[in-house]
Amino acid sequence: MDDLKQLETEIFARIEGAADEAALEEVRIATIGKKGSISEKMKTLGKMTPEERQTAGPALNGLKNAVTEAIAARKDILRRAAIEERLKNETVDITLPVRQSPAEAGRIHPLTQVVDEITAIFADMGFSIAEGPEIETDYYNFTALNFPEGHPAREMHDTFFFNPDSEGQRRLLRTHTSPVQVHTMESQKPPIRIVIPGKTYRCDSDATHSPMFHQLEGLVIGKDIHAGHLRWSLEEFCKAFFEVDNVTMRFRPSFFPFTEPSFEVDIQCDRSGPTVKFGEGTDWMEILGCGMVHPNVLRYGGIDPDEFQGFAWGIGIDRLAMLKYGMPDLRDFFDADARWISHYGFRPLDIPTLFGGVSS
Ligand code: 2NL
Repeated sequence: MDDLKQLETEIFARIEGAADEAALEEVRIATIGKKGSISEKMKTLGKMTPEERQTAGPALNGLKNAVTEAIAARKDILRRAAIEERLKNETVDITLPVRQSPAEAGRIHPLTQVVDEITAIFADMGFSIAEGPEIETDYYNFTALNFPEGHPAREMHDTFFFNPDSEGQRRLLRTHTSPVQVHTMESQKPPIRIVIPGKTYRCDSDATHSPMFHQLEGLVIGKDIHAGHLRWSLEEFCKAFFEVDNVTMRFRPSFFPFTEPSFEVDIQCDRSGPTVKFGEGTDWMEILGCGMVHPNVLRYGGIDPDEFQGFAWGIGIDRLAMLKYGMPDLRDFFDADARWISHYGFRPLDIPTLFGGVSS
């Protein structure tokens, strides 16, 4: 009987000492399992005398029941403790702020914003948006725009040429968006009012030049179109884009093969402060080039210059974005730096409109 008492003490100590359910299961198998210590003892009952069995039987049964109950009780405690532990680790700090959704955290690139602003302004004046291929032929990039064969202006464009194809034709990356206007003149009858935003390419690279840059050109063709229409359209554009009631513009004579006469346009501004102010001051800033469409360009486009006239302009969008939003280095535009875009970028739902103010 002392044996049993000692076994009981040992087993109860092991049950209390079981740190988890797996350890407790080991104790169960070692005691009341098929080959457990209590089960082995019960197997000896058959060999006992009836008198011995009378005391040993109930004692062993009592021990088995007590151990079974103790294991069940310990199991319950361990299971509750395991749940407590899990709950402790799975707590949610409801005081944390909600993480921003991608739609809120995402930003519109300043170049996209400026294109959206400019196209909103011209769309309001009745212009359509036209687009075309970035890989062009010599004919659409130069010849149809009145660049004579071998003319030095072709060299001035620092063109990226492809290797000649099987027919000896040398394709190129367009150096301006003007080929799109030629395609439009070929496919549409006047009146034409289009703006063409897009990527353009020239072999040039420094703080203010990137080999891939952005241009936005415009073309108007109709009957009796003259330089007064050109001037009014560009003045209205500048007022809307720089968000001022008045701008003073200066049209300086210039040269482009595709326009005659040609002008470079400056707007009056004040550069004495930390930011440029438009519509006041004593400084001038060049913002675009323009002119009346050259009769040869109209002819190349299948339009009779005796019947129709037109005006056109071209704006370097990258430079304009730098001016309007105060960004010092053009190369940052194309670095894909998330810190830069979160500083200079625009919220996706702040869509430029004329009634809301293009950049607000
Ligand atoms: C500049 C100057 C200009 C044009 C682009 C054009 C297109 C056709 C016919 C006539 Cl199809 N002109 N485009 C005209 C004048 C100037 O761009 O300095 N751009 C950054």
